Amino acid sequence: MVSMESKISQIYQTPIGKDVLSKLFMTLNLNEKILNRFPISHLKLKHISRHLGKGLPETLLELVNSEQETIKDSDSISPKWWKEAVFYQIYPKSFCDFDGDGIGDIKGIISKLDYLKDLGIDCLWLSPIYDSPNDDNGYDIRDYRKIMAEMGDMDDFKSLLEECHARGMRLIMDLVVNHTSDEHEWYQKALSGDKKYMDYYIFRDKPNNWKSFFSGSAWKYEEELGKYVLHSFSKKQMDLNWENPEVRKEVIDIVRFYHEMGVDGFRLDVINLISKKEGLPDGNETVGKLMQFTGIEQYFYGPRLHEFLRELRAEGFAPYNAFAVGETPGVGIEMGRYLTHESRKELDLIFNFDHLETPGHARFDEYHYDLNFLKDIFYRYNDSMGNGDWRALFFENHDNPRMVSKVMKDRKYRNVLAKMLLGILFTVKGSPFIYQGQEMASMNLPFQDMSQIRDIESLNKYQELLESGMEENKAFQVIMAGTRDHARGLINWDDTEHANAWIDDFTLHDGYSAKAQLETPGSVLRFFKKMTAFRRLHPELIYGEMIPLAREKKDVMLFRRKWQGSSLLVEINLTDKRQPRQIQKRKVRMSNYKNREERDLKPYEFTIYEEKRRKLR
Ligand code: ISL
Repeated sequence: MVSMESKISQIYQTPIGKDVLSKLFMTLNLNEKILNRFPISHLKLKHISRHLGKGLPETLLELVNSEQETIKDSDSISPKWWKEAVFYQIYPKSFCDFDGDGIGDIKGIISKLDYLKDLGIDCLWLSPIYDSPNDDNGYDIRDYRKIMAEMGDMDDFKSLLEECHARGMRLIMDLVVNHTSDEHEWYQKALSGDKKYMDYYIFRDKPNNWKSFFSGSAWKYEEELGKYVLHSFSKKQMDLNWENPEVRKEVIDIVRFYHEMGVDGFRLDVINLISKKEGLPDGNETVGKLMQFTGIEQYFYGPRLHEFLRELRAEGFAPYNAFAVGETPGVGIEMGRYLTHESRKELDLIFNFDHLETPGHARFDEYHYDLNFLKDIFYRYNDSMGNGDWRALFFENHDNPRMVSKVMKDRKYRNVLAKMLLGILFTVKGSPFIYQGQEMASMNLPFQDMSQIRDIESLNKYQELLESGMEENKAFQVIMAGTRDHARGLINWDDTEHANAWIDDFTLHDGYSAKAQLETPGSVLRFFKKMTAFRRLHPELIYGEMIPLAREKKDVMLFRRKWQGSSLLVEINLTDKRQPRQIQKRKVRMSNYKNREERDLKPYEFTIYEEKRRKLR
């Protein structure tokens, strides 16, 4: 246990203390190494508490002391299909519109299963396809057991599932159970004053200072009831009360319904937010300013989170041997181990967001992403992984701008950079999660003005910026830096115009349609296919130890992957400038450049060399 008498270095040595202080220093763009150096390391928490703002030291201590267990690691790595799989996330609304109504649908996904199988995809993850008013494009669920009419019906979904399995692919769905739509029958009954259903949600007589992830207060006043109700996201996404065992049972019934159908598991939306601190205490204003969401420390890793996850797994997932990956914004590397180490029997994987923005930057900041930071974070994550740990590797999803656009300064490097980024996901230790379009080097979209923006988060943020006095052009530039709509553009299959689509179309005739990429030698898509095939043939890239080399050398990333007598070396130029080649006279197995230079790595060069090959007996 730590206390106000504890030194900073003692707090930093605890798992949660390391995560919280690391997150704080990354946000402030400070070098966290000073936490282990005199004089900071010897300062006691009580010496600095008055500088941290009211309540922060106590919150820090509570969080750090909440994890008293130590994780006992496993003796060896247990083989699992999801450790070997290449995952592919589909955002159905933008993926493929089969019936021509301008909205992607399930029949459209079925029509692309052979394409996905040919890419080397093992498991699909569908963003929500349940009945929804689409205030947040399906992340506001109105009926968990009904398919959104615009996308098809339950028979279509069962066909999709069957067709996936027939091709040896798996399918996981997206489960949004931190909140429901305000049009869900549970909430409608609550609004009518039904006490049972009022206790499914979080009603209070007065609001606290928590902020919504989608701008403004996280509380909405409901006239009918004369009460405030919590909504961590949009005003139409009402937080469920997980303290209520009835709610937890409803969620277990929902996942069992789909697991009975043969669904292979779920991605669990913001699942780390479900346990709110008792009494819903105000958030610390300092943390609120830093993390941009006042109150987040009161619920991002709440007191009963592990208990709720163990119950959900034991009753909803384990009986079906189903897979669970949690989306856990704000959770650090050590916290992630407590959620996913196999001894914990909670989640199999989480999406950790630590690498998505470089220190001192947030998603809506305009800046060039320095891949040296990615190397640092990926190696730190690797250092923390024991035999019983695993990790999800990703750069993109439906909530973030395209990684190629975050890194690239000059478009001439689009192809080699896109290939290099894919190469990292396929050679670093962990399971790669690819987002639709990444296989075609998709980039951010050239929206001209706010009339083309659909995302509720962006629309709310734009209004908030205007109300803060920012002039329209500047506010639009801020939205353009981070809008989730960059990832929600329509997939360009063959340059066919999309009639009356829900979002404007920007990528036609740019040579990056799936058809063009399939037909073009040396295309990003063809490189993608080669890499998935190569990874499948090399277990050292799956279960093999990952050993960083020349770790302190800036602008390059070099590591070994070794397994049962075979080993590969991976060498990456993290910049658009030439860098001295470290590896000489080794057989090249894969590269994003056909003709390489003897002495130097070319800009964004990614090369795999053979080091040792086990002699097959
Ligand atoms: O994207 C993020 C970090 O880069 C977060 O701001 C993100 O919005 C947050 O992690 C929650 O995302 C999930 O829940 C939201 C939904 O809008 C997102 O699409 C979903 O991924 C509410 O359900």
